[in-house]
Amino acid sequence: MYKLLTHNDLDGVGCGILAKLAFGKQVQVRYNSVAGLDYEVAWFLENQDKKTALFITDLSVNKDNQEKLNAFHQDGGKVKLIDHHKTALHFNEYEWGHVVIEDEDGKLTSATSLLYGYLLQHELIEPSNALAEFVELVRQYDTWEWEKNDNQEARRLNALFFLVSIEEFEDRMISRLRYHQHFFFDELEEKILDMEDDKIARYIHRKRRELVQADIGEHMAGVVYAESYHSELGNELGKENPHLDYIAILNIGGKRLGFRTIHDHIDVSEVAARYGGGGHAKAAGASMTEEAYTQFVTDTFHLLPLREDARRNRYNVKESSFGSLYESRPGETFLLYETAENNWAIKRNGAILPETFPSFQTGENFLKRTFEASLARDDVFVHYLQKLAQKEH
Ligand SMILES: [Mn+2]
Repeated sequence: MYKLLTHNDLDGVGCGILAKLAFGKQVQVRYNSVAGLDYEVAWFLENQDKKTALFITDLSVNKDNQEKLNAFHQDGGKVKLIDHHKTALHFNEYEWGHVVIEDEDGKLTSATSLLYGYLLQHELIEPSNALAEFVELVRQYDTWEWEKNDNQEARRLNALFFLVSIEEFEDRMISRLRYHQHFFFDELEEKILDMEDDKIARYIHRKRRELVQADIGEHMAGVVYAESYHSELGNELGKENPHLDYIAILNIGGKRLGFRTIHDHIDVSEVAARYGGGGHAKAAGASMTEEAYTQFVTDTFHLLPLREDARRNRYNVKESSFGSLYESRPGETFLLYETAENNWAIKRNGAILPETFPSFQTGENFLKRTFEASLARDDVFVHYLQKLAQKEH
């Protein structure tokens, strides 16, 4: 008999699917939260049965279980911990630990890709194209490589995972991987995934108009309230507002704060750590502490949302060396234009500001961070040019 204790996200469930394909009815799989795993491991050890081989994937155990598992192993028990998180590297000291962050080709690993490699190496699973494709989708999703590669299939696989129950996801994937040459979504899945994408687009469209910006600590944050689609929302708002260092997503009901950034010069796990949280450089989270509540909720409550840049302009467009016109809420105008020295400069209400910028983007960042200015509509631009022409006469 085999027992697999694994994470309850896509990568963890990917391991469950592989284990069921490899061992069939011989394996019992349990999906756990990060906090739940140690209880399951303790339960296994207390009710241990030396005939059952234990696999732990995508999660690691606490010090107490680490020592008990080692004693279990030395006593002839079968255990293997397979993980790809930096925080688990010390398990490699044990014969039963297998923690790899990057493979020989320099590719980031996931628990599913590591377990697949392990099962292949020990000839416990029959290799197939469909399996290799599924494992690669899970790996790309879990490592966020999908984003760089714009791998929509990987993103949609994770979306499907959240749209159906774990049991249904398992059933669908197991029969697909067992009986088909290639991985694919069936017609019904394609349909519900399309519907979900539309729903997300509408949600983001609404949230875009609620974004405020605030100086918090040494950063300029975009602040928005949202309970769903944090990754998609953080990514879209970040890309649309590159002048913001990061996007803070507030979930008041859950008393949680999420942080997302598209920038390489910002590490949001450091921002989250300030409020007792953590995570990755590009995505992190924390509990809503009193301090966080004051800074992100109370201090930003009176702020008006950022105005969006005009989207359908034909004349007043960005990066026009001739000049792009911005306006602020108090009705000031800003013309961002390229100088003869190939710098970018700004005319504020017609008067040239002392600052110059090496690129259009740095100039726009300054305008948006300092004045919350947004790209003016074509009709405002035409009016601005008419007034300029009149002055010259
Ligand atoms: Mn993982």
